[in-house]
Amino acid sequence: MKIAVVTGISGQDGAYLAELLLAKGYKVYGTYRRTSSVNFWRIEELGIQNHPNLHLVEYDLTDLSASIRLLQTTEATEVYNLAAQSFVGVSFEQPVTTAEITGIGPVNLLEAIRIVNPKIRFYQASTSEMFGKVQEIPQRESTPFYPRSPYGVAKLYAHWMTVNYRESYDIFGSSGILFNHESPLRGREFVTRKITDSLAKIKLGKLDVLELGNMDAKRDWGYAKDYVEGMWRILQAEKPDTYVLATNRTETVRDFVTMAGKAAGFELKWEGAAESEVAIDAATGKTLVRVNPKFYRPAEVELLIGNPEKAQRELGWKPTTTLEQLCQMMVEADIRRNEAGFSF
Ligand code: NDP
Ligand code: GDR
Repeated sequence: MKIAVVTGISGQDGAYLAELLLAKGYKVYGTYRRTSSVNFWRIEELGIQNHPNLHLVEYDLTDLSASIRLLQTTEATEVYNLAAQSFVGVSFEQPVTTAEITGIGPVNLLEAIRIVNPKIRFYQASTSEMFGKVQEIPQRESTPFYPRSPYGVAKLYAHWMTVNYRESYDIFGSSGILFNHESPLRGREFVTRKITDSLAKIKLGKLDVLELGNMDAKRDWGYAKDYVEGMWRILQAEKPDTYVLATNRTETVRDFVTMAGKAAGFELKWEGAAESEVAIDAATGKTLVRVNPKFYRPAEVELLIGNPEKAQRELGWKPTTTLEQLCQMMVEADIRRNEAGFSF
């Protein structure tokens, strides 16, 4: 039986990856942090929380000794490092914590692999945020990096450390440079789920207006379930390497709002510009969306669009879900949940 460690099982990708690995017959050790109120709503929603091959382990990525013990006690053959302080907005307010968790954290696991068993295969959750300011589009593995947030900088350090351990110690360390991927299990602080959850609340009369920041930012949004399949394929490859996973389609935040509005039954008309921009419901004339500059970031990544050709060619990976399907799925889930009083 293959044994995998998935760090960050309480997050979006951790839940979907655990589900995938369990379906493939793996024994999965999913790690979570000790907090005063641990929350497993995602694995509960997927119905895998009591799976006999899923073992939940308390673990913090910033602890080297815990990382060593984790690999010793689980005897893992594959480690998927998904744990991170993953919210770009917060990284501007907590740059040091973000560096410690998102930047140095993965080095604890790489060191643990070197000490415990250098044959362990390691996946690092790298990100399109490392591309940051546009240098070339569509972005691919060879595109120069220019991160624009403490989060992007921290991830870039972890990315290069993964490459460095691959080249220095012959460790199977692979890096997936994943573009934004969303789902009904996305955290509500991220823009897509904030939009779908808020529009669901507006539809049900539980909220008046949705406030957002930069409407012009363009993102290459895919479906998280497609992307965890890509992570698994990256670790099954013959050699460790770096791969971009993306859809090669980009849309603005504004476009996503319009699309989600349609899925929720609103026809939104946009008026004004910049800080005075609003979206009005054509049927009632009510303002449903407006800009609040408090959501602007000190530096912004304006345009992301990825070129996933290498992953398609070498791993046979390709996204299967359109943005319209994804958006519809998220809006429907949030309407259902809000009707039931669900609050995550
Ligand atoms: P989430 O924010 O949903 O999940 C992050 C996970 O990391 C949570 O389980 C969190 O636990 C855990 N975590 C945070 N700090 C620590 C720590 N110190 N020790 C152990 N665990 C910790 O992120 P996603 O699932 O969306 O993303 C997974 C990974 O992929 C992240 O590394 C992210 O940066 C990266 N990524 C994500 C993309 C996306 O579009 N989703 C795109 C590219 C990369 P807790 O619940 O306790 O906070
Ligand atoms: P991102 O995702 O920063 O791309 O990082 P997020 O959804 O937070 O922002 C996307 C874009 O939307 C703009 N935006 C807003 N964002 C949020 N969160 N809230 C708002 O109200 C709002 N209004 C506009 C942002 O400015 C930005 O341009 C995600 C995370 O999952 C990272 O961990 C991952 O590495 C990258 O995707 C790829």
